[in-house]
Amino acid sequence: MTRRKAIEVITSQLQENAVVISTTGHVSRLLFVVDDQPRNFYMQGSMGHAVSIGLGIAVNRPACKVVVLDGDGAVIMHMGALSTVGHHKPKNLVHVVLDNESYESTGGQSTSSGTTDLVDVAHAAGYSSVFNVRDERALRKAMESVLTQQIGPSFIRVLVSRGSELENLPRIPEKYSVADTRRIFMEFLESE
Ligand SMILES: Cc1ncc(C[n+]2csc(CCOP(=O)(O)OP(=O)(O)O)c2C)c(N)n1
Repeated sequence: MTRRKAIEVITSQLQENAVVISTTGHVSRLLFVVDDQPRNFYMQGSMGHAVSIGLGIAVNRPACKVVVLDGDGAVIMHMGALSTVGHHKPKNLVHVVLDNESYESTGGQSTSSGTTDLVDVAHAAGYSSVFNVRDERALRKAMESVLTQQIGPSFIRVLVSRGSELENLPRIPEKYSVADTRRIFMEFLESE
């Protein structure tokens, strides 16, 4: 599965109460292309902080499903955030890691996710439900479980391919400044 396909599968299953926080790099750019919505917060720049932002929203907006689209490199960079999630245990937080075992956005250097089992890490950190998926069908099923049941915090590791899916991929600032991204997202949250 490509990251793009995974993002299409995930966003196609979201209900109106969902918000999406996406990690810096290609993941945000792909979300922007696949499903640009006021409910999206594109975290541009601060690598590894998407789940901390998601945690804050999940705790303060219990009626929302907060879906974090993360990268393996970003999760490893701020792995301590998983412990904070496991400590606060928001049932409405869904942490999806698109794991291509690399820092694809900056040239495809390998991460250590091939030797660190992120699913085990999330489980040990206190996430209530963890999934390890490798194909579209399993991803759909895992998403259905976490979106229809209050079983979070949930962690879904999605094995995705490395590869060049980025030709002509637009950049978010071509449409929104960083301040626009924040304003649009906050207006959406306040309307919820
Ligand atoms: C603190 C910090 N270090 C480095 C970067 C540069 N950077 C942006 S995206 C990225 C790679 C992210 O890798 P991963 O989370 O695995 O996602 P992928 O690019 O593979 O989708 C890097 C190193 C950054 N934005 N912030």
